[in-house]
Amino acid sequence: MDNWKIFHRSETTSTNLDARSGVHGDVFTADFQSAGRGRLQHKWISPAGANLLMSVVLGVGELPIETAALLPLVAGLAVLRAVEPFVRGKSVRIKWPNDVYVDGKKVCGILCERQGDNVIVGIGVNVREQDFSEDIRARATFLGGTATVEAVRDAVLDRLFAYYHTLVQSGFDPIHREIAAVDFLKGREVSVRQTDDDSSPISGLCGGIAADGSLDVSGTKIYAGEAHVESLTR
Ligand code: BTX
Repeated sequence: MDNWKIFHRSETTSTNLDARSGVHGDVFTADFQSAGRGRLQHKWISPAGANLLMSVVLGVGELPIETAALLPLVAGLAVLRAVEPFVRGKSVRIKWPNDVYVDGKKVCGILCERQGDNVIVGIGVNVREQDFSEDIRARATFLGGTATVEAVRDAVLDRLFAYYHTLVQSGFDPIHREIAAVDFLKGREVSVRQTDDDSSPISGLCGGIAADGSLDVSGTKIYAGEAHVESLTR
């Protein structure tokens, strides 16, 4: 198994930017990000010291592009397995393409960015109890309980490198089987926007995450976007 190397800063702009100088196995963490980033120009907000803010550099030079593109889902499963023990009795799910939900709310966001032969896997996990800003309060949650930032970090790294090796050696199928069992959107009416101002989202019954990482919405395969739940049908 890999030996990762952690580079920690108390404050930075974004650990995903710090990770641009890294090589495979390097891990960049921070207590606070002044410009934490989500996808599509979104911001990732996190009070100092409360949460895991981490970017992991993974070498993907040997992998086909479509396999490397599955890393957000692979990382999501790693986070899900890592946080499950801290929230026993609660429902922990992967929301395609890049979030982990606890009891229907976002506890983790993942931002993967390609950088040459590497993918930078940016992971934000809400660990400690905190006051979320008004706009995300209804959609965000934290682990709480006995979880600490360091314990969550180590658990995530352990599983992320293990699943990365599974992906490299055995492909996505074994990972997909696990993901299919914890798929938040499957069986719900959803609408998926490709961009924030997409005026014609694709709507329909979600058939779940397919074996190629796409989302099935009423038989249409969607490879990128942001999914909103319209209603629960089962
Ligand atoms: P996303 O675009 O799916 O999610 C960002 C959206 O989530 C925001 O627009 C806001 O509505 C909401 N949000 C912001 N902060 C939080 C939070 N703490 N908890 C729940 N919801 C929130 C997800 O993008 C990818 C996020 C990756 C963050 C990591 S942190 C380490 C690394 N460095 C960096 O700059 N980004 C990554």
